[in-house]
Order: sequence, then C-alpha cells, then structure tokens
Amino acid sequence: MTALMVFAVALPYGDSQNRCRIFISDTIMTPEHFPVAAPDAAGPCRAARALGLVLAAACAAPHAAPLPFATEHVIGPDDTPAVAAGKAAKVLPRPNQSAWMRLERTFFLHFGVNTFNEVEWGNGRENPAIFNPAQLDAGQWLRAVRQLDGKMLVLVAKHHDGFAMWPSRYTDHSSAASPWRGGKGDLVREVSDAARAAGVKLGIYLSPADLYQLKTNPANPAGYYGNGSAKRRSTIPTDPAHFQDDPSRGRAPAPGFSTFSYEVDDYNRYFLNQLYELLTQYGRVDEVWFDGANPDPSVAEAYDYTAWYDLIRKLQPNAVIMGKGPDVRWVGTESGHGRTTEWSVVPLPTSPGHFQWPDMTAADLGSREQLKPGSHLWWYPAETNVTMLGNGQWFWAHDKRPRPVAQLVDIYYSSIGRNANLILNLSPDNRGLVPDDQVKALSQGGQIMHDTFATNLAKGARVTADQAAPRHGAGAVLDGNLDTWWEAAPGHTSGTVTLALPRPATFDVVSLQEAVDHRSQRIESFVFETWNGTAWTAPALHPADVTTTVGHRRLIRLANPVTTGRVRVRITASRLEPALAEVGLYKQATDLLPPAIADRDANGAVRISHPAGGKIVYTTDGSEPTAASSVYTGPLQLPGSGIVKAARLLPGGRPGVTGTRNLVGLSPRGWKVAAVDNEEMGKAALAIDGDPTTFWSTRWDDGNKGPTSIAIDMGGARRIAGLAYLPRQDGQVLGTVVRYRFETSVDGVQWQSAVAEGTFANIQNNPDWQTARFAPVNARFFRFTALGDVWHTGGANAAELTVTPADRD
Ligand code: FUL
Repeated sequence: MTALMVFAVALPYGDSQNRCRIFISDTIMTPEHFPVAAPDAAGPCRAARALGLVLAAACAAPHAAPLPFATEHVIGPDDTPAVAAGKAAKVLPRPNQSAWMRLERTFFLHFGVNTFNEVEWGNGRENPAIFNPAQLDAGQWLRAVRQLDGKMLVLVAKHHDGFAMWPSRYTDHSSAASPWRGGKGDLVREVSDAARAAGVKLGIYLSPADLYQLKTNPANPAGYYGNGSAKRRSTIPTDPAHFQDDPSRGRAPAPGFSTFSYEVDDYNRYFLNQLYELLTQYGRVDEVWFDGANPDPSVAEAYDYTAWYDLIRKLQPNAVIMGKGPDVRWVGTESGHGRTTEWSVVPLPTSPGHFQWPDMTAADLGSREQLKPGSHLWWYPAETNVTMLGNGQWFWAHDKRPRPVAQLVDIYYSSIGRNANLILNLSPDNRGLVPDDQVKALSQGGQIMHDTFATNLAKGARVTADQAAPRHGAGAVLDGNLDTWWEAAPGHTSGTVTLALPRPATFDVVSLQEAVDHRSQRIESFVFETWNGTAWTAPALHPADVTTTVGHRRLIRLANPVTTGRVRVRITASRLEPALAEVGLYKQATDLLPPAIADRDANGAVRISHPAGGKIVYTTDGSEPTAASSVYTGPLQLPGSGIVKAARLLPGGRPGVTGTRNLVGLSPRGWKVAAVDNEEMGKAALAIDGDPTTFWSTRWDDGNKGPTSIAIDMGGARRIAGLAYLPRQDGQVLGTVVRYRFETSVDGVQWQSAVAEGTFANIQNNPDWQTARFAPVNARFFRFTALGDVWHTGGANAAELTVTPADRD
C-alpha cells in the first residue's frame, strides 16, 4: 500500500514537440486498474494511452499547446475557471465505460431467501431449506429482459443476508444447502447460460455487507465479517481446506486463469475467493456491482477495495465496477429519475487511485461551480437503478404490483434520456418465475418504446452547420455512428446544426448524443427550434425536460407534437468546441399508452385521462376492462382500498393497454388529526389530505428529540389489518421515518399496539409507499410514532398515512 510507483512518460504528441509531464502516483495502483481510453488517431497522448499510462493526470501542455485528452486531469491552484472547464472537457471515458454506456437498457434481478420470506432485507439467520423455487426458469427471466430489448442482466449472486446463490466452496450457506434441484442448483450458471443464449451480457452483484458472516450472528459463530482477524498473505483462490490454517495454500486455478496473492483479513479473503469463483466460472462478466448499503453497521469491517479491484481487472478486464467502484456511479436515487443536468465528468477530491468514493448524491456534481482547484477530474457516468415493483421493493412479495406502464415509459426518458444507463429490476416470485403482471407491464412498455424509436424521422435530411472543424462536417449527425461527429470550428463554443427534412414530419421527441468517446462531454445548454414557415420558434417542452447537458444521450419530449420540414439545434454554451455525434426526431407511440389514473383526492375521487383523448372504459373490481365495461365520464368515488383498471378504446373498439392504480389503504375522507406532538406551521393535516405532494413535518429547529406521534381519528370504527406510509415526495429525506410504532384505539384513550416496532428497510433509497400488515383489529383511531428517522434527527414527516381494511388480507 505504501509502495511508491513512478511513471515517467515523455512522449511527443500531435504535431507539437511538447511533452507530457512526468506523472507520479503514490499508490500501488497499476495502469491495469483503470482500462485506458482507446487511442484516438487524431488525439494527443496517443502513444501514452497505447502504453496504458494515461493516468497521466498532469499531462498538461506548457506554452500554448492544447491540453491533451486523458482519463484524468487535475485542476491546478492557478487554473482559471475557463481552464478548469477546458480540462473537464478533455477527460475521456475508459473503454469499459464506453462499451457500457452504449448498452443504455440494462436489467437487475433480485431473487433469494428474501423472496421466500417476502422481506426486503434478510438477517443472515435464514434456514437454507426455505429456498426452493419449484419452477425456476432462467430462460423465462431472459425473455422478460428482451421485452424491453435489455442488453445486460445484473444478477444478485449474494445479497446482504449472505446466502450464496451458487455452490460456493467457501461457505455452507448457499444453494447447495437448499432443497432446490436436490442441492445441485447453481443459479449463476443457469442465468449466465440463459443470458448468453439470449445475447444479453451478464453482470454480478456481490454484496459487501454480509449478515451471515457477521461475527455476532448466532447462526454462524465462526463468521468472518468484523472478526478482527489479522491480514495474512493469501493465495486466491485459496484452498478451502486450509482457508484459515494456511491461507497461502492455493487451490488449482480455474482453467485459463492464474492465481493471485493479497495480504488480507478473513472476510476480505472470503470475498476475494467468492469474486474469483464468480468471475472465472461463468464466462464473460461486464459489470460488477458493489452496493454501499449495510443493514447492520454496528460491526465494522474494512473492505479491501484495492485488492478487489485488482482481482476484477485481472479476471474480467472489460467489466465496469459500479457503486463502490471507479467506473460507474449510483445516480443517487432509486426513483428512476436522474438529474436533469447530468455531467459524466465529475471532480473527485483525491486521485481515483485512492478509492475514496465520496457521496455523489448532491443535485449538482459537475457544473463549472464544482470544478475547484485540486479536484481530480474523472469520467464517472451515472446508473439509474429502479424497481419494477411499484412500491420500490427489490424482492417479490405477494401484495406487490408492478409500476404502471406510463411510469415505466416516463422512467425511460428520465434515466436514459438524462445521460445515464437504466437498470430496471425484475423480482421473480417464489415459484422462480417473473410473475405475469411484471412481464405484461414490460412487454407493453417495451412495445411503446420500440414503436416510438423505430423510425428516426430526421433520416435523409440535408444537414448544414454555421461552421465546422475540418473533417467534422454536419452530415455526421445522421449516419448512425457514434464515432463520427460534427464539431464546431476551432475556438467556437457555440454553433447551429440545421436539418432540412426530406418531407415534413410530425414528432414530439428529440434525441441528441455527444461524441463523448472522442471529445468528452461539453455542451452546457442548447435550444431546439422548429421552422413554422416564417420564423424559428422553440416549441414548449414536457414540464420535466430541460435543455442543458447532453452527454451520451439527451431525450427531450415536446409538450405537443410539431409538424415541420426544418429543425435546428442551437448550442448556446459549451466548455470547448461542441461535438454532436447523432440527432434524432421521433413520434411517441401515445396511442399505446394506458390511460393515466390519478391518485385519489381528499374526497376519494379518482380522475382518469389519456393523452390522445377518446373513449375510456374502466373497472374497479380488479378485472380487465373490456369494450363492454363502464365508460368513464367523470371522477369516480372510491373511498376504500381497491384496484382501478382503465383502457382507451382503439379504433375498431378493442381496448388498448390497461392502466392500473392500486389504491393504497382507505381514503382519508372525513378524517381528522386527533393529536400531534410536533408540527411545522400547522401542517399535520397534510398527512391525511390524499395529496402525495404535500406533507406533515416536524419543526427542525426546536430541539425535538422524538419520538414523535401523530394520531388520526377516522370518524368511525373500522376493521383494519395494515398500515401504509408515504414519506415526503419532494426529494428530501429529513424526517423520513425508518423505525416506527403503530397503535390503534377504539376511543382515542386506550391504545393497543399493532406493530410494536417496525422498520421500513431501504426507505432512504426508496421513498415510496411503505406497507405493513398486522393482525386484524377494530379501531376508530390510529397512532403512528416515529422511533427513528433517516438522519437520526428525532423528527418525522408523512406525505400520506393510512390503513388497509381487514377484508383485503
Ligand atoms: C440497495 C440495497 O439495500 C437494496 O436491497 C438493493 O439491492 C438495491 C439495488 O441497493 O442499496
């Protein structure tokens, strides 16, 4: 770790005889830790890159020579803001990132002991006997992935509970100890085979947190996690028979691979051996996912990321390391909605070689304001992970339903369309199959996206630009090739690309892509304009879309379709010469969209609408709407829990895609706040106003240490069997409740406990509806007490609080 490595690089670049500076790294990182960018024939430092030494952060040009492209630049103490921005605009992705960004649509799959217990986080004390999916069919999982033309599937090989989904040699707590396939099951094998057969890449999620191995786990007294063991020279793969008495003894390496040696403690040795199994036994792996979550941080274990990354780079050099890793960062939310302005080049406080991955969840990560002296500029693109299940749960449970199709479509625009890859989670059920409702939602969403993007209406257009760099004319933006691009003439940080379409077209989606693999990310703002016969005008946009950064891809939706024969993209600000690789115009397949079913308002009324208008039919008993179902004419009164399904009648009278809304809990109509310990500006009633955008919150400045309760009077007795809590929906988590108590009462005086202490696991990442069931009880009042909140402030908030009637259970 303390070894000092010095790379001395003195190479000519471009036409100039300037020399790259000597690069000094004081880490043990070798260039293989960071695959370097593909040599760009036109780019400087080409030879250095070819030699794998492009960590040359300080490859700065003295005199007036242009700064070379590199995979890292450092902002110097004297750099002006313009120089800092110019450096950011010269940071390129590494080849594993370039390949990954082009995948765009990827999938996650969470399946394991939690599926059988119907919980989100396990505890490490699960009996492997519960794991027995009778109908598991990985081929069916891959067919689901293909519905949205998914390019990669990241399989959870081990979640935080520690149960290995493959027969690992290093633990008894794995599929081999379960009855599944008579103890001969290997989920990683089945999924990797099915993925290969489907032409889908494979990724692996291996949870660093491991509750089974936790040293305090009574079910595994010899647990390695946090056991305080000394670091010892270990051969990877270690001979399992000598795992602890002589870890330097290796077992035979996997065919085609060699052995490695690291100085590590017991848990890191265990983890490295599991990584070795996963990365050598199942063919090519393109992503390794390291989650930062840990359900029990009370036991400390230092993860040896240096060794982990080294092993991954050596075994699977094409793979990106995601999350707690140098290649791909978490977008910062599990809502499916990325930042509207998303920079792939971000400033890190230290060299990436030091692996201090700072919190990257702030709203602005990479704008000019963030580019401070001393920052290490690094290509670090975002991945947007989101669940298929509507309540933000990763593992299947009986009462969980998929997100509405319209939401999936919106997520597509808000992830892929905002310069991030989408990773959409599938949750197979306890049979081992992705349930029909998830498959159906995927196939409907997939059809809409496929039909929308099937034809680029700009194709065949004559493209011109107000100016261009030599060899980078405007025609390149329509050749379907991300490796050719229009680039503004030297010295220009704005420019206009105009497309004269072969015939007038009607469209409502614009797609832009920068030549990021060759010119980094540069565009800061642009305007999209259409010709109306006499003037250029900027059409109104969908309210969620903005025209700032572009990056790998920016999608903007127009508020209304526009018909025109001429469009232009006016780049109004850019860090250096803007470089556009592709432009596309598309028409959303709105006919295929299901009707939008709004949340119930405080009066229990539900409104249904469709962007294309027309006749809508609906049901409220959970059945599929048919042409003979009730026709929607105005708001529906729905006071209780239930399912509304609606479809727009297509030409010919056949119902189109069904929209579904699962109304959570009882309508709060007529309810009152009976008591509240603490509220900000009389806001307690907002917890029961049926409007998810408003919320009750406690005052943050009165030294409130909690616990804080809110009691609700439902106005009459009900038989209830569950609670539902929606935290604030404004993107903030201050006061979001993690631990709670739930009580009921018939008279508001005598209270009985329904849930003595419950936990909303993962609510910080997933601030969506949280539900919990309890034994049916008669009550007129209920009381919700916050026992702990995300930031441990003693505060609380609730956008909505309700109960579910007993007859649903
Ligand atoms: C989170 C985990 O805690 C969830 O269970 C899930 O695996 C998600 C992808 O990451 O941090």
